[in-house]
Amino acid sequence: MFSKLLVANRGEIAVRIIRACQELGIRTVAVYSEADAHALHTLLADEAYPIGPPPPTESYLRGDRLVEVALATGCEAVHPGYGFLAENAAFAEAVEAAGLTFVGPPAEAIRLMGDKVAARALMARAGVPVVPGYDGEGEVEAFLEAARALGYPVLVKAAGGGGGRGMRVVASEADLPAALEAARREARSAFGNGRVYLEKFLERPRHVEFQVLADRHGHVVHLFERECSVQRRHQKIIEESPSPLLDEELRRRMGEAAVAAAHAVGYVNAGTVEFLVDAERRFYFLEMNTRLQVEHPVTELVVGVDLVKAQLAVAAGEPLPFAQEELSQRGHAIECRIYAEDPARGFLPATGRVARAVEPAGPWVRVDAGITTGDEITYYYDPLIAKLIVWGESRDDALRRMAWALDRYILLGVTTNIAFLREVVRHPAFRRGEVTTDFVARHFAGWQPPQEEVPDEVLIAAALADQLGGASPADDHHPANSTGAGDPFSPWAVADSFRPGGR
Ligand code: MV4
Repeated sequence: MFSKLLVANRGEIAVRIIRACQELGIRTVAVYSEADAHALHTLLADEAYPIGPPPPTESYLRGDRLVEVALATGCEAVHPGYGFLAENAAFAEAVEAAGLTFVGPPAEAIRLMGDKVAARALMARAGVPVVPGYDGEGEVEAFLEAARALGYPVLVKAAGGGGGRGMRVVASEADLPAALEAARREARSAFGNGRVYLEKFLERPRHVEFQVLADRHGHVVHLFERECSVQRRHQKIIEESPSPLLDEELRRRMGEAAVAAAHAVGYVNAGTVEFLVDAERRFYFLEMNTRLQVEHPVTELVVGVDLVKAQLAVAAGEPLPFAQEELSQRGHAIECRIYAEDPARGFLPATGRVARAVEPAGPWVRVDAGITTGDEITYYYDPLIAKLIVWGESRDDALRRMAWALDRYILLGVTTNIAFLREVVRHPAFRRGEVTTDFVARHFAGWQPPQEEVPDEVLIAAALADQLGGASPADDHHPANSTGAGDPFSPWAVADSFRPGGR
């Protein structure tokens, strides 16, 4: 195993990686931008180095600086987290060229899966079902002919895209040429690659993805599925495992397809194979994410595997410690993403200082947070504040626990989606497991937060608590909250702003 590792990321995922390293006795080196000098990940790592101004292009995306820091501090490996450079093949190559281990897949697998047309072709050859489509080598005439054969509506997608960017639904032949032109232009400027291709447009599909894990010795296993259909603007909000949609047979077939996909691309480390499932329960390969994903905790809680530790082990060359037959799903896990955003205004990202963060705690409740009381949320980075994950024996159990935990999650000072999530997890359609990718648009269009009057008694109590200076009214009778009046040597008489447990 490695003795020292560079965490090439920030926020909750950097914290998650640092914690796994602490357990394993791996020393950690954090990097931070000027905006993150006091961030949790900066404070928790054994060492931390500034890498530049707040914009990611000048800090977290500076692969050259990251490699420099890793070499200068004697690291043996680099964990990229997700986002930033996690799926950048050139970065993976640069890390390896410097004699360091990239905790992720081979650069070749990243590159191939980054080209959606090449990935589709490879999957089709490997016997993994893909959405009927056209790979787009020809001119407009060839597209028109292919679309006629597929039947409208069709979807124009960018070969260099993914995650829903640069897609266009085309309802009829008359609209196709203009859509192709617009999609090409958009793709060229967004991904530097104007190539587009066609797929038959599936109406109201479900998004089910399989976690895979592969070692350097040719072994691949899957760790079952996550259902990620509750999304807005191609950003997931809620994920769960198992999927309420799958039965044993479909789960087995999709798992086998995911493993075949990983084998076909020579995959190593943790990855995710995304599928769409249509109304007839047919499944199709969509894309493969060559990184650890935001929603990995639901798999961890249901399968009982620490995915970050597993990533580190296989990166260090260890064989997978379990065979497929030894893995199973137990109970149900749900994750809610807590974002600094305003669901009543098109999920517009919100900024500001977190005046107070109180995370719910209890058996089977997990919070992966990268932000705490006093932290500033800026527009430079993803507005994800934390992930709230619960486990229950059944889906109903997990749903009740999630509602309980959301009700007790306090985040003051910035607008968050917590009130929105409280209603989603209580929505009858969600409770019935009826989630398709249009769930939010269908059930929560025009949503407004509940207008609750704060009772006078609460305002009075808050004002009194503030005046008395207590951390919370319940603490005021505790002897530790004695002011030490009359005792000049009492530690409670110290009138500076020292707070135990603060930073
Ligand atoms: C599709 C589709 C329907 N038909 N492909 C969006 C994200 C990107 N990874 C692919 N996406 C879709 N591809 C075909 N042929 C519908 C979507 C889609 C979607 C997929 C997964 C989760 C949420 C979604 C929301 C809108 C559209």
